[in-house]
Amino acid sequence: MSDAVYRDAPVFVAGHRGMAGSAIVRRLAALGYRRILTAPRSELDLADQAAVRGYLQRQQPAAVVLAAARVGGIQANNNYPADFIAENLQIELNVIDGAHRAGVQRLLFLGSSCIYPRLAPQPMREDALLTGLLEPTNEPYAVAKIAGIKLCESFNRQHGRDYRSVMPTNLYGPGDNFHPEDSHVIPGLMRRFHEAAQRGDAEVVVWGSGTPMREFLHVDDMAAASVHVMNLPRDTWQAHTQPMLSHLNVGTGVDCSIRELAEAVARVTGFRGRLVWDASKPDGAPRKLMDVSRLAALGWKASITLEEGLRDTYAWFRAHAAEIRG
Ligand code: GFB
Repeated sequence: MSDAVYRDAPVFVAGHRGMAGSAIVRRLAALGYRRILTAPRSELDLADQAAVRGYLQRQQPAAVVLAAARVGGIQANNNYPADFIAENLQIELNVIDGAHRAGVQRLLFLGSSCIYPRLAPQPMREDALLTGLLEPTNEPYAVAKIAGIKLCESFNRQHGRDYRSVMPTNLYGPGDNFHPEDSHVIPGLMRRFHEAAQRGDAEVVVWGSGTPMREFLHVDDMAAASVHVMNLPRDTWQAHTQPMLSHLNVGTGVDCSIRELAEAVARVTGFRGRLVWDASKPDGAPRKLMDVSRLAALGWKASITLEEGLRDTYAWFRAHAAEIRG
């Protein structure tokens, strides 16, 4: 028997305004889910333990997707380490423990590829978790995400819950944060190249050395994978994640250098000038490529190429340029 979450069952998506959460809401709606529960921050502050417990008790969702998080690029992680660790720990504890107290049996937690050691063997397998030191620029965020995995794992072990964790590689797509300093590399460069192309600038500054390798996943692919994983029969999920593993990598299995990425973003935005590398900015981890063989064995693989995804994201950026620039 399938133990997919039924389409008429209430599913709470925490973080539905963010890029990841909004993509998951779109995916659930496209699959015919009729009772997608969302709560704007003005009604439910996920950092407020009592409010989260009360909400989950009242709503009694059949499943919870925890896509809410304080996120940002390499510089935001470096500048606001206290916010990144404290807010993420608070949200995770409130939602995961709150779900358990409300009797929610199924939960999907979204983590990040930065949980793995900075120098983990590439591509990174799920069992590389906690085998070495983390990348210093995002250690506080990574520690919070590791705590989320361990919360899920511990509620499963002690209380028989079915709380699953997916670790998406670097995400991008519609709804991303295009802040000039705090964003991730794709939205950061897209905005900078776009504005430079409009002004006719001869050069654009790109951070670091250009040599780090990254894997990029379009958020719609991430959402499709997440709902696929949420709906796997419990036996199938456990057969691929046990013993002592409760998380699964989600990525494309393909990476590129930041230089290649910058050239691709320049093409998409029509910028024809020079790239100038700012070595005063950090490179971060030298490489972060996911081993996605477990996910493939569970029947899912990415379908949106980086070129397609960049074009789609740029179309979204142009359509929302006025509100992005505030
Ligand atoms: O996207 P990004 O901030 O993520 O940076 P990380 C990736 C690479 O792009 C780094 C370079 O080597 C940056 O130096 N880069 C070049 C730029 N130009 C830019 C730019 O204009 N903006 C940005 N942001 N980068 C984050 C973590 O690290 O990845 C988070 O800090 C999270 O915790 C996220 O895990 C997925 O992969 O380096």
